[in-house]
Amino acid sequence: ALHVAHTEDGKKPEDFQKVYNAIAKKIREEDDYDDGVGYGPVVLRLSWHCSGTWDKKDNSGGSFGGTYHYPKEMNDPANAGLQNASRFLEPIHKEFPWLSYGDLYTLGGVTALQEMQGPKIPWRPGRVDLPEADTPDNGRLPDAENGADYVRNFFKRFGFNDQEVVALIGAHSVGETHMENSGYNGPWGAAENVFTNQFYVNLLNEKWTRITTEKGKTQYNSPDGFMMMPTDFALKEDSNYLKYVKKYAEDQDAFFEDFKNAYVKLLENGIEFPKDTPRIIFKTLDEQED
Ligand code: CCH
Repeated sequence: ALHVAHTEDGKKPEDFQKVYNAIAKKIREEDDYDDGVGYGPVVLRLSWHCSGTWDKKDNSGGSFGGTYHYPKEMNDPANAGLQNASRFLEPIHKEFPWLSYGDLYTLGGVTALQEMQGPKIPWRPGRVDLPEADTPDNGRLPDAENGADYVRNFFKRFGFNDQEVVALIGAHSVGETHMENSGYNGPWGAAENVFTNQFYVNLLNEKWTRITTEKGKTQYNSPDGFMMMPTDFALKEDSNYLKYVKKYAEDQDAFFEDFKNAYVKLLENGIEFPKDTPRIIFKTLDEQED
């Protein structure tokens, strides 16, 4: 299917900045979620999972149709815990009923990332809600109990290369794994709501011990209280992935630039944007208060 973007009728960049501001304010206000981490990480993860169902081969899934809100996709075991993000965003959808779900979820991710001091993301509007019948089947999201070959092959479905894969997984600098959601437990780094290159620094420098969680998952723990899943750890075990891990550990600006480019691609996979679609760069709340 061809997915042509259509910007919501009569809407201008400033209308989308209003949505950004509403989400950003809500993140600020509801800052006690997840023991004080706040909603940034889980909203960022939703933007990835609503995009991560895409299949290049038939252009099914992906962020365009906003199908995450249908029960089949929401109840995908790989989406456990993301109900918190969609509950968080539902009042925003009520306040801006003209906004498509695909635009809501992706703009939510961009807002979360920028408010956590991550890179500026040029975002384009115009995803169009698709009917329930277009909801992709479960099983398209990655299983963390795997190594480098699996990760490389998984991201081939999107056409992502090694550098893009390592950059994208660096999003694990924020948030944490929750036993009740995934069977893993703990954070990758110390500043769970500040977007940094900590993931790579910790992957290289912490002393890792492999354990089995109470849910039977394999994870690596460090004495400082950090963790890695097998797919995270694989980035250190594979020599071509390791090259980029080292680069991003040394150079946060390089990480931000490569993450930005890969994340924009992730959110736009399979969508044809008309030439006049604006690339909107949102101001953070901090910038608007200066
Ligand atoms: Fe991830 N991620 N992710 N991830 N993820 C989890 C949590 C977050 C995988 C598995 C998991 C990306 C890639 C991968 C975030 C962003 C991204 C969890 C724990 C698992 C499992 C969920 C829980 O227990 O609540 C795997 C496998 C891959 C690829 O191989 C990419 C790409 C991104 C974004 C660009 C974020 C953020 C979190 C934290 C969520 C939270 O609630 O704190």
